[in-house]
This record gives sequence, structure tokens and C-alpha cells, in this order.
Amino acid sequence: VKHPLSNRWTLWFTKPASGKGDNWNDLLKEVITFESVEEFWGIYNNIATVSELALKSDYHLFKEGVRPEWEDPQNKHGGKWSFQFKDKRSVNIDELWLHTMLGAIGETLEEEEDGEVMGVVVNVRKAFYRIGVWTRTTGRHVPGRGDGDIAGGKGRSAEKGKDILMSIGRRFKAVLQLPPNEMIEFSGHTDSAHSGSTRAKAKMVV
Ligand code: M7G
Repeated sequence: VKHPLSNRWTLWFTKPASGKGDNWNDLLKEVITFESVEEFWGIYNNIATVSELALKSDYHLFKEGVRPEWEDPQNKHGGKWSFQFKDKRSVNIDELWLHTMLGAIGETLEEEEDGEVMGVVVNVRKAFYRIGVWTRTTGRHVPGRGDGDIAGGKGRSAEKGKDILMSIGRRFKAVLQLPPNEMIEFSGHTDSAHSGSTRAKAKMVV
């Protein structure tokens, strides 16, 4: 008996750069797509855990058809909630990443109709582990679009869009077992690239 998931998910891996010539696209590899709980565990039990990965590795778990990149059409108006665990030795990163993946594939990071969660990511870096949840929108008006049109659409008001993102942030923070005084941050994928002075940043914390 297989228990189907609400969506099909694809696991991606970023392997550490070996030389200076390596670019992002050479390093990002599609691993496997699955559609059931049983397939998920079969894969999980046969791949390296996060704590076993080399520095500069990433795992990305995204809805099938969405590349784990800012440039993907379904990500380009979006952003991410993320947190950096700077005390790498004291955090159980394997458990937190597993719970983050289960939140994604079990669709418990959002209400079903929200359709905001595109994927989840873990980065292994020298100074920290970072876990993030990528969302389809930033809850922000996009200049040049119609009035009331929020990045990524669905005809939501800006207020409603922000509420949905804040709700995802609160759920994600609970999954990461963070105390109230530790904040997770939301940032739009394009904020760093072109943050015009007239445009307010969609920075949120929870
Ligand atoms: P990171 O892994 O998000 O954070 O980005 P880090 O700086 O803490 O390691 C590292 C680098 O990977 C970026 O500066 C980009 O060169 C590249 N990179 C990461 N992402 C998520 C993307 C992406 O979506 N598209 C492209 N083109 N490059 C990316």
C-alpha cells in the first residue's frame, strides 16, 4: 500500500565546488522525484544525512516542476523564510531538516489553498547550517502591476498576502523548535539584486 502525497516532490543536491571554474549550474543536480510517503522514506534512508555532508553542500526539496533557483518562473516573485544555526555542534540539524521536509511534503507549513510553499532548502556552510522555506510571493506590491496585485498574483490584498506569509513563518519557526527570542527572517529573492530606494523592502521577522 502506498500513501500518496498531495504533490509530487523532487530532491536536488548542490555538490561542493571543486575548483574556481565551477558555477552554480554545474553543481546543482536533480536527484529523484517521488509521490508517496513510502518512497520518501526509502530515499531518506539511503542518502547522506545533512550532518554527513561536506561544507558548501545543499539539499533542496521542491515541488516537481520548480527548479530550486530564484530565476524559476514560480520563484522569481517570491522569497524565503530562513534561519542560520551558528552553533553547529549543539543543533540536531538532521532532525530539524527531517521535520522541515515532513512539513513540506505533509503540507503542514501552510493551509492547502495558500499554495505558497515552493520548497525547502538546507545549506551546509563553514560557519552555520541554514534552513529555509521558499514561498511563491513576498506579499508585496510589484510596481507596474495592477492596483492590489501582489507579487505572484491570486488577487489577494497585500494584507492577506502578508498574513499568509506570517502564518508560514510561525509554523516554520515551530518546526525549527526556536525559542521566542530567536527570530527567523523573510527576504525577497530579488531584494539584494535590485532594491530601489523608493521600494520598501518586504523584510519580515517572526
Ligand atoms: P547561497 O547558497 O544561497 O548562500 O548562495 P551562501 O552565500 O550562504 O552560500 C551562494 C551562491 O550560490 C550565490 O552567491 C550564487 O552564486 C549561487 N546561487 C544560490 N542560489 C540559491 C542561486 C540561484 O537560485 N540562482 C543562481 N543563479 N545562483 C544561485
